[in-house]
Amino acid sequence: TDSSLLDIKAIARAVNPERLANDLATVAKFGARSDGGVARLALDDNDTRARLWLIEQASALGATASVDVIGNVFLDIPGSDPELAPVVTGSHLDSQPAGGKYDGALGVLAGLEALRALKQAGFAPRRPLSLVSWTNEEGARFSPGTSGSAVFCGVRSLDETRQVEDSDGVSLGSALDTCLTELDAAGVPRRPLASPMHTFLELHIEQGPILERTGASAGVVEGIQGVSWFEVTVAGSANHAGTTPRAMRRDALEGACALATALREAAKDNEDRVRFTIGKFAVSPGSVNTIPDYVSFSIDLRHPEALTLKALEAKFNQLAQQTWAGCQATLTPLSRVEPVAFPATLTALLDDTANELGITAPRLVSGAFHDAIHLANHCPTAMLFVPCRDGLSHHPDEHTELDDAVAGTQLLAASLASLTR
Ligand code: HGY
Ligand code: MN
Ligand code: MN
Ligand code: MN
Repeated sequence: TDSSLLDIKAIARAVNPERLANDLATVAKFGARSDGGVARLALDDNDTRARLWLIEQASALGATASVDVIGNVFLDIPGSDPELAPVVTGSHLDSQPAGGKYDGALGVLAGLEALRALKQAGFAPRRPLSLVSWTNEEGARFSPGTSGSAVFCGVRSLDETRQVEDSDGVSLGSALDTCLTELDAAGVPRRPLASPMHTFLELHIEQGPILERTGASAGVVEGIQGVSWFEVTVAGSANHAGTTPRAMRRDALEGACALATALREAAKDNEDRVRFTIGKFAVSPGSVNTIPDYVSFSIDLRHPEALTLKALEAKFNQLAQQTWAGCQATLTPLSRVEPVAFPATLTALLDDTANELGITAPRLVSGAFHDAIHLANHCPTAMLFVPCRDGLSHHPDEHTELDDAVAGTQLLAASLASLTR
């Protein structure tokens, strides 16, 4: 069908708010917290049950479900020209330990609802069309995140990814095998790891305050800022809290606090574009009356420019080499993902589609990373955002208004139609 016959308004009208709301409520039950949030850590039982639920949606869609060796779940809809590389949409189902109902899940469920709307509107794709749910985007349990998309895109190896352990010493590989065993038992076929893609389009909540301030229901994302994760350790010596004079102390906590403050100072910039976060901080031996001998803490550093990220890393290395309260420190890079810009042809198509649907969708850059950060180097990739209340995310109160979620889904469905016709 050529573009004139493509009735994207009919496709947008086929998006069903109740179905989308019901799916969000259903998926939020997998790992529901008593405070209204969600704890669905990568490859835990709740993540596996959410995957099995998604797979159950395939048949009503006329889609075939499959899973690859790193656990990425795909729902594939054949196109009239099966030789063509597919257009793919999707996001992730794993959450933060005290996460919200929308981060990741909305991208998967908006994709699911978009595919339903296309089918309901009688749209027959020429290109195959797929929905994907990527494994371990968050990195909260197994660090770094975006494991499924990184292995799929060949950015990280399956072996190194399987070896990563969580804080209980459980490896990602063993949690993955437990999950895959359940999917195998449910008869979910395997699929080869890497496959060509024509386009990847991810819908996600903004997780920041920009869109809500504009009053828009959606946003066209131009790129994703770079992100580097580090582990810092400070080693001192344990001793008695009561008897040890100050001059004899090598207090690892005193050293870690001084170093952490110095790193935060080094990351200060006057345009407020650097994002510096210490999210984890562990003290050992962790006894009230023993001077700490070892501290480890995490750093999450972000910036839209690769050069600035590199310059900050060099500054951090210098600081880590100094002595802090008589203690030695180490700074270990855990992952660095360079900033990405999405192709202008694709973001222009999203603009045009939003205009045709009468949806205001300003441009913005993503402060959060997403699986799209790897897909951007695998195939033409872009993202659509919807606002979240107070810009809040990675928090149980995370919330997106249903009509914004619906507007984003309409824009996604119409864009997928344009890309697969
Ligand atoms: O941390 C992030 O940027 C993503 O939300 N996991
Ligand atoms: Mn996310
Ligand atoms: Mn997240
Ligand atoms: Mn993501």
